[in-house]
Formats: sequence, C-alpha cells, structure tokens
Amino acid sequence: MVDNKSSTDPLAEDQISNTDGNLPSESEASIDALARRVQESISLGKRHTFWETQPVGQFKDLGDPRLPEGPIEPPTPLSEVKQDPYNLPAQYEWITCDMDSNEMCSEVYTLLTNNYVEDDENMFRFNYSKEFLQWALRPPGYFKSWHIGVRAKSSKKLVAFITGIPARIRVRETVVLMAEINFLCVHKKLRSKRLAPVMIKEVTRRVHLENIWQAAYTAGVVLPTPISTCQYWHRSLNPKKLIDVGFSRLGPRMTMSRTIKLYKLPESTVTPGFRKMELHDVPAVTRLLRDYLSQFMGAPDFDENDVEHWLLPKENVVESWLVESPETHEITDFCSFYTLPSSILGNQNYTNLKAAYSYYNVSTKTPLLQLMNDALIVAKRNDYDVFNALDVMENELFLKELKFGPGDGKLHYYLYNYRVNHVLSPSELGLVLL
Ligand code: MYA
Repeated sequence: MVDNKSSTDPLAEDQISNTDGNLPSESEASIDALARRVQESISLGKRHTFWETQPVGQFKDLGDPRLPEGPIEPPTPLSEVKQDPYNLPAQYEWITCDMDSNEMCSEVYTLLTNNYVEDDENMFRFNYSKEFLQWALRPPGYFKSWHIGVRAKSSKKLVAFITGIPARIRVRETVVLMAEINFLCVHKKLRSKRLAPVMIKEVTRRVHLENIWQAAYTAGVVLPTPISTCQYWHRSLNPKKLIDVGFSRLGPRMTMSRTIKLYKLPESTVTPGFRKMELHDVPAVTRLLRDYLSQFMGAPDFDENDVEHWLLPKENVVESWLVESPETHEITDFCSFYTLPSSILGNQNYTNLKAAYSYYNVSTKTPLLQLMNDALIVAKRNDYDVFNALDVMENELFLKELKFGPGDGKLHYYLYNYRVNHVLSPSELGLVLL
C-alpha cells in the first residue's frame, strides 16, 4: 500500500488471512518480510555510486565516535557555488514550476498521479491533490526556484520533478535552517537512466544559492544513511472497502460482519470542548506545540507563521482539532491529520482510497488515547477509509490500543550534510514530512 514513501504492504498482522488461496498466507507474508529485511541488509553492502560522493553519513562511519555530530562539510563561499544548471541530456530542459499557476499545478499533478510512489505489488499509488501540492510547496519563505521540473523539449511534456522548501529543524539543541526535499519523481519511461542524481544535484545547487547547506528527507528505500527508521500503522475506518480493494485482508477466524463491528466507532466525539482549530487559536497552538516538541531529538522549530500555514484547517488538505477547556477556555490538547488519497490501480469497483495521515498531536489534559479516538471519529465521519500513523513521537501509546495494525514497509529519515552520532529511535523523532 502506498502509505509512505516505502513500498509497503498495509497488512495488519491481525488481518492477514490464510484462507484465500490468492493471498499470501501468514507464513508467506513473513517470508516476504524476511526477504525485504535481507534485501535491506544487502543494500547496506551495496555500492551507491552517487550517494558515496555526497556529504551524507556513510554506512562505514556509523557509530564512529571520532566523527563529530553536525555539518559534514562547511559552507562554500556563495561566489563559488555553480551559477548555471547541471547538464541534462540534450532532448530535455529545466523549468521552474510556478505553483501559483493552475496550469503548472495540473501538469505536476498529472506527472505525480501517474508516476509517483507505488506499493510493492503496484496496487496503489499516491494521489496528492493539487490543493495539497500548493499547500505543501508554498510555506512561509518558500523559494519558487526550488520547485524544479524537467520537460521534453519537443513535446513540452513534464517528465521529472523535485522540490525543496525551507524549514528550521532542531537537532538536539541546535536549530538548523534546512531544505526539506520531496516529490522526487521521474516518469516511468525514463527510469534507471541516472536522471535522479542530476535532479538531486540541481536542487542542491539551488538550495546552496540561498546559503542553505543542510536538508532533510524521507524515503522508503535504504540509502546512506538513515538517521531513523520508522514504521507506518493503519487503522481501518471502512474495513469492507479496504478488504475489497486488497488493502487489508480478513483476519483468521474473522467474518466480514465481525470485522466491521471490530472497527466500528461512535458517531460523536467524547471530549468536552473538542472543536476545529481556528485562526485565533494560532498563538495557543504554537505554545502547546513548541513546548511538546522540545522533548524530541529531532523536530521542527515552528513559529506562529508556520503553525498558521501547516496546521490551520484547509479543506481536503489538513484537519486540526483541539480541546478548549469549557471552564477556563484554555487550549489544552491538539490533534491533526492530513489528507493523502491513493489511486487504486486496476480495481473494478473503486478508484480512490481516502487516507488520513496523523500529523502533530499534543495531549496535556485529555488522555492521548481519548484524543486520538476522537480524531478517528471525525475522520470516519468525514469518509476517510483508513487512518495512518507513524510510530514517531508518542504514537506508540495509542497505536495498538486503538486497533491500528502495523504495515510492513519502513520509512527512513535522512539528513544531508549533517551527521548524527546515533541512530534515533522513532519515539525520539518529532518530525513528520509530507
Ligand atoms: S522520496 C520519493 C521518491 N519518489 C518515488 O519513489 C517515485 C517513484 N520513483 C521514481 O520516480 C524514481 O524511481 C526515482 C529514482 C526518481 C525515485 N531518494 O535516476 P536513477 C538513487 C534519493 O537511475 P530512477 C523523495 O521524494 C539511487 O539510490 N535517492 O533512478 C525524497 C541511485 O543512486 P546510487 C534515490 O529509479 C527525495 C540513483 O538514485 C531515491 O530512475 C530525496 C539512481 O538514479 C530516493 N527516493 O529514479 C532526494 N531513489 O547509485 C535526496 C533512488 O548512489 C535529497 N535513488 O544508489 C538530498 C538533499 C538535497 C538537497 C541538499 C541541500 C543542501
């Protein structure tokens, strides 16, 4: 399932069936998982002709106490940054994608909808909406020049894309101005031609031109070298559809009606004072979030402008809910999720899977379990089919209890030109990238 940038299978352990001959049995599924682990360990020994040349942690350096934490290379003087773009094969040209333009946005949307991340079995593909892309790519202080496309000169067709946005990210005590890199995509017909390294070098050059020398990104593939490896969990909201489209399977000794009953949620939320976040809540939410995120080793350093952009509700893009104490009117708790549908490939009955992705959640008075159960209730009410969450921050406190099942793909977090001495556990990470 396309629940992250990993090629992951969404199956919750408790949903795996060995009753349907067409589907892997429990032991086959664990063989799959084993095969993936073997492949990951092989990739640790694999040559990375591009990544070996880049200032990223190298596998051989992992845990070497002589290497200091922090930037791997110092910044170069701006006058020495390459002024002109990298060479592309002659039939292609660079463009800067103006995400304010509806037409440009549609072109990007079309490229990604047809060519972006799929699961291992090619059953699902991320289907980021245009509104989502405009939100994700235009935060405070964004640079148009970091929204990079490649066109075929003759047909003018967009064939590749990569983006960066600026972000302040704290690593332990140090706040570092970084680029968050996302939406790297090469058209299916142009794969394995070493275009991705050129895209990455070009975005790096444009980031350097803004005097920024570090970056953060996530990927489903193992590259040198993850700072953390996380896992997605899935909470069925519409189990019948999820089973019908092959996202999940009927558990052993489970019938459809028992499964539907298992995942049933109440119609209304239970927490008094639970309501949608509004513009006037920005200062209170910022305080709550900053205070909460300060406990993690790696987290964004959000100010009020960031919170207004990233967390104020936007229809079909991001939902944020909070608890306002009915007595004191203090904002005590907060939860949020973003909307990222996936196309369902080759199913007769359904074309789209509506997924909510847990974003930032803070509980100070309402138990986290109750807060997140209310989040599930509003997601269900708004017709989401599934609610996904990574095991980052304190999410482990509610995942099992609220009937999330583990997916079997991994999401790796990376930093460019910044070494960390120890791999972080997911619960030490306070960062969610889109
Ligand atoms: S993650 C989402 C990535 N997108 C997809 O998975 C969509 C579907 N797939 C594709 O479109 C293509 O397969 C892509 C690769 C474009 C992914 N991150 O051109 P190639 C390395 C980094 O022949 P292709 C996201 O968006 C690979 O290891 N590197 O391959 C975050 C090999 O290098 P090496 C990757 O399949 C992106 C080389 O590319 C990834 O045609 C963060 C092969 O190139 C990947 N996901 O195209 C980017 N996949 O030989 C890094 C493959 O060394 C940002 N590769 O192993 C770094 C920071 C930059 C800014 C720095 C500022 C200071």
